[in-house]
Amino acid sequence: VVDVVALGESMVTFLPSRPGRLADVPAFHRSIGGAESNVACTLAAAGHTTRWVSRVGADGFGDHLVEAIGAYGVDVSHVRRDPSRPTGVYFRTAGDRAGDTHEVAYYRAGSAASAMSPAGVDLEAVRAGRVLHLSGITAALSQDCLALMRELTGPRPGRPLISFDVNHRPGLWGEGQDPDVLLELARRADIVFVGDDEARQAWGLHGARAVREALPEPEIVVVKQGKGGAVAFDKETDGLCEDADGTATFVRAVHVDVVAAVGAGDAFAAGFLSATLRGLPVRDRLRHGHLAAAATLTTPGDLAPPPPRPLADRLAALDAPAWE
Ligand code: KDG
Repeated sequence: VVDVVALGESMVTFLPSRPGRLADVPAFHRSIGGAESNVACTLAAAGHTTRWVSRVGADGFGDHLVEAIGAYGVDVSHVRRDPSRPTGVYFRTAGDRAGDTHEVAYYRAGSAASAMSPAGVDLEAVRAGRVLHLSGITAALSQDCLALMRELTGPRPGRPLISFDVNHRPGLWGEGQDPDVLLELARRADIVFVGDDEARQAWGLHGARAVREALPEPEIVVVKQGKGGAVAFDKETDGLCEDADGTATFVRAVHVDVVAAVGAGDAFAAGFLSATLRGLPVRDRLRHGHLAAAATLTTPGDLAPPPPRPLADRLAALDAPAWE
């Protein structure tokens, strides 16, 4: 059994040669992006077996994605090639030092991945892992992709544990598309990751408690609070909860000089999932999430290998003051 299967669109990503407005960037460096494959690659780098399921065009960019993601050790044998639609690409700026004001230009409408549908992917291969990682990006790509998301998040048994990163991308939600569907999907998942900024923007929810109240079903809801840290609401009581009612664990983020924040959420999810698969307690899952995120925050691309496991374990085991 594969540890984690991730399904979603990946794109050849063009990183700016220097900071500044998109309009002023003179050259771009080719890289790869895609929230779900970022998670699969990071987990593979952390020693897990992973599979990425998607569609790409029968073009050079599709070749590059399959080769680059495969080079991380991710199983790419269930990625379909579409001769009639292109591989999506996107360009972005570096953003400010906090990393949250970058500009994005997507060229993905009508992409091969946007044609994913319940009939167009190998559902058995998608459901073959211990965990299936999905994100809200897929729900915005097309009606067929939304139908696929609904199919995959159907009732248990019959499906793996669902990890769902809300990943609200305002640029993808056009007129008539309601990001409330992300709330519906999140409620069907088992592990949910959401930024407090996303929850405010997409759902009008203010604060971590309000998010948990709107999402009572998942086993774990992790609300990321940017540079502050992240709080996990967990139904299990493992004795490590700091909250009086025994259901919330907060862990501060690692302080780093941010180079680019894009992809940090994916790395966080991968670190958290890796520790979950290893049966670690919630506090340590959050610490591993932050450590993996720190690696991505300090590189220009969307993806960076996490700290090697022995190092990450040593850092995660440091006494509480190191984490304050
Ligand atoms: O989380 C990072 C992703 O947003 C990035 O790699 C590109 O998948 C992407 C998207 O749709 O924005």
